[in-house]
Amino acid sequence: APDPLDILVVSRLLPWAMDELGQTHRLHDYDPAAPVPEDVARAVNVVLTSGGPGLSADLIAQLPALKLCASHGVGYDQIDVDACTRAGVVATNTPDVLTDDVADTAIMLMLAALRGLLAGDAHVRSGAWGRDGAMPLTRGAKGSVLGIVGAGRIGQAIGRRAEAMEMEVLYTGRSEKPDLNWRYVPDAVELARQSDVLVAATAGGEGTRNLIDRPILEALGPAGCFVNIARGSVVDEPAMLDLLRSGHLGFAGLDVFENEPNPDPAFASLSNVVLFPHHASGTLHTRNAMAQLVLDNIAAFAAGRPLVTPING
Ligand code: 8YV
Repeated sequence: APDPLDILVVSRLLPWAMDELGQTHRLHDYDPAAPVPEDVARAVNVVLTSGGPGLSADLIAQLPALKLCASHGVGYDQIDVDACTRAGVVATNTPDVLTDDVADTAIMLMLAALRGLLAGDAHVRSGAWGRDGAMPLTRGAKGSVLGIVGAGRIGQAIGRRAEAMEMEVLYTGRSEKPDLNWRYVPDAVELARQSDVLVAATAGGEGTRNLIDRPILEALGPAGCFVNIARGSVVDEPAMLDLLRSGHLGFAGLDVFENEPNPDPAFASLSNVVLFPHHASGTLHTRNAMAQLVLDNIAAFAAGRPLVTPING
């Protein structure tokens, strides 16, 4: 059996996975409010974290023996990958296993927003249906245009679903992808102008901060719907709120926010938004698979085998 590792637990996995880790390795609790105790800091060779807390250059600097950052989640915008590389630390994430659930969530938010699911639900519950008759007419997906910002693994899975619903699919990104049959629109404002629904499926981080800006949301327009399953940071949130409030942007379906888990309270007063608490990957099946992939990466590291899903190196 491989030597036990010293794992600093910044973020916990599901209980079964923590039990499994604890059977082989030494687990050390992490207190974000205090420096890591010196004996622990000297020993730690693995940090277990997730998309949320990530791993800062500051914490890396406290851990001289650190070699692996095993993160739960596909997005690693909160992991300082450059600092990892400089310190000889390899980071891993959990791609692929969550793609389908996240893509399903994008479609769910799109349909809920377009079809007025929340208003319809309230219409039944309140008795307004019997009192006042049918709810207002809405718009369907078939024949509308979906614009994807960031046609990576998740963006493409969303596009395939939209295609099955007989939507037209367009995309933008840094470059055209020759293996995609969908029309590439280099300019995001132009993409938004041509789209009924615009979905953000890019990575987070500094490179995409406020990528979806006011002109793009204005081009999407009063009948348009913006869906975000990426990161709150990729959209200019104050501009989006402003445009949703004034009706210059029609609808939004949002799984992610700038200030999680306490998003701007202004969202709660809007009837043209559908909100989800960053839970696109939150099915039991997918969270089990994500935890297993974290364990597999740690086991590969412990055995000196190639990592399953490395980010750097
Ligand atoms: C997770 C996510 O909820 O994978 C991601 O990037 O945002 C979500 O699947 C998050 O990483 C916390 O584990």
